[in-house]
Amino acid sequence: MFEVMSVYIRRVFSKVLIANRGEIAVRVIRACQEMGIETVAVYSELDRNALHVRLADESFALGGETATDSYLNTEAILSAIDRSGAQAVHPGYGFFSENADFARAITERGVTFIGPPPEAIEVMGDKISARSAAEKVGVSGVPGNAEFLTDASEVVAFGDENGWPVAIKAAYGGGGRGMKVVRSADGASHALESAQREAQAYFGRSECYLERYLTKPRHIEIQVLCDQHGNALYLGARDCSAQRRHQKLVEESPAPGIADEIYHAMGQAAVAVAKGCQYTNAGTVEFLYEDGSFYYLEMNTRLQVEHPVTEMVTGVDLVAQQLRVAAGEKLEMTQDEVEINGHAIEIRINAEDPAGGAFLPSPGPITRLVAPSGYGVRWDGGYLAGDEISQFYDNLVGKLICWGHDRDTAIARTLRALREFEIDGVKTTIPADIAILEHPDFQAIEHSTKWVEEHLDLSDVSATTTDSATAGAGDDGEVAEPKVRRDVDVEVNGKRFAVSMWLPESAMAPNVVKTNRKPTRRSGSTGQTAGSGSGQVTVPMQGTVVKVLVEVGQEIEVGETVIVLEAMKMENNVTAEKAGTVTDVRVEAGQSVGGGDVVAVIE
Ligand code: MV4
Repeated sequence: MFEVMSVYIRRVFSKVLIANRGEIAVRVIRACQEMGIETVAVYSELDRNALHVRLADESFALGGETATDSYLNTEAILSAIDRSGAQAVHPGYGFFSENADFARAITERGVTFIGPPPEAIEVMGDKISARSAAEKVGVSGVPGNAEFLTDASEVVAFGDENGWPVAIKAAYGGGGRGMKVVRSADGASHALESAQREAQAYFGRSECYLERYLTKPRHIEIQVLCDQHGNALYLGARDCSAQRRHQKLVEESPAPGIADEIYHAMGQAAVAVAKGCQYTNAGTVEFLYEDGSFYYLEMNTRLQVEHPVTEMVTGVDLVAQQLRVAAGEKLEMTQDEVEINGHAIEIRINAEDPAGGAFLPSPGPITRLVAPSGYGVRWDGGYLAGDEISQFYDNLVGKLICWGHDRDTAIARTLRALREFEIDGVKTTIPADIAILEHPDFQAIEHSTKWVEEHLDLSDVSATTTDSATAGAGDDGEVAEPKVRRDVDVEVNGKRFAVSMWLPESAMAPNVVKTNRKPTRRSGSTGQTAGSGSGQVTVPMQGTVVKVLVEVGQEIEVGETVIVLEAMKMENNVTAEKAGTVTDVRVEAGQSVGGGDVVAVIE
């Protein structure tokens, strides 16, 4: 393809530590290798032989299995930085990427944080200061009333004056949580109470404010890149409207159907917001877009998952540029030189079962993985066949990014590549992705942020994968999970047959004789999550407790929900695996927990 800024860097960093895992760690390691920079990986106990570790020049164990015990273990990461002698740290996304304390801690050791200054992370970290930072430079959010609400009558007055529906948002919130939509005066007091209650539970502060509610907005975001010499660029817009429960599924660049002058106005607004908070490095300014108008939402102070679509249409290697600007280099091009070339689409391929629109996590070993290739096709993966998707981390397997001369070509190419994709062992979001790209609404740009949940019919979608006959037969020759025989009667065209099947242990129903091997740990997944079976109710992954549904002394049945956990932007019911009396409740709403933490005890 093409590239418009060099990856050459004066040898400021000879060694970079990547404080992350999975596809983004692989992405950063590859950029470093191209730039002649040595790479240092860190890994949890489960990732001892992960792809990012295999690719890095050297690696340090963090210990632990859960994110809290490994990739979020500050002491362990600081120790790996010290021992490796790395001069800079790339945080990837998630984990420490938007943690100002971590950025400060490494900067104090004389190590460069490959990202913005901690002060910029802090300004954008809470909604109130992020909104006022934008307003200061003349960039406004959805029209509303920034005053904190005290009474439902204020909601009614705002709706009667500006029109319904009205959105009540948590002042100190973020992401998708805590927003309530009020359609008429009738619902105002109930909605206000529940918004304040949720805000208190999620964020520890109950303050809420009002905005006009946009009924069909698109999520459009602008990539910015800023050096340490006051130069800043906007590098195209991405449309990320195809999402469910704030989990993006498909992203594209340029944002289709948006007039050039509106795109440039958004780009200038994004650069103004970035400059207004002395931003440096790569960042993203998010907007809602409806009927030709755009409204500032928030700024993400990190490299985003969907950055490759921007790379494909601008020719800018964003990770290379992050390293260059962190090393103090000047941007090599001006805004006038930024050109958008063709169209790119990214598909997030997650180990989730989209059947019926449920998107249930599907962790486990990947027994076969053949990514598509050919003209205009890029695969940014975090795993190869034989690797395992753990329930403890984000289940993104990788991202398929396809480029085409125009949007229709890019859609056709992406569909071709998705149909070529071969993956077994885990279920993936591919069938849902195909349903999105094939849909006339998506093709005609008639979708919005609500479209996947409200209009896309996934009832017929099922994940096609997991041929158990080949399970465990990974390319690296690893030993397969033990198989157990199961005899069943089947009917084929009305005729009865007795069939024997050899199934992996983990797929077995309880009525089957098991081998005496210890079962592998892979039952955990969300949606309906069981505890450990011992009466200790544990959470499967890092998250925030939204609601505690039991109290000490209460009788509880198997399958009853103990707590609601918000993890990976979804609400998950953590259920009792044992009936009995609740003897201990160890968490409260709003509290953060790590995967494996015991939240309650049943005896
Ligand atoms: C809105 C909105 C409509 N009107 N605000 C949800 C996440 C949070 N950061 C902002 N969100 C929204 N705010 C007004 N006044 C619709 C959404 C919204 C949304 C925004 C971006 C991406 C996905 C979304 C999904 C549902 C709702």
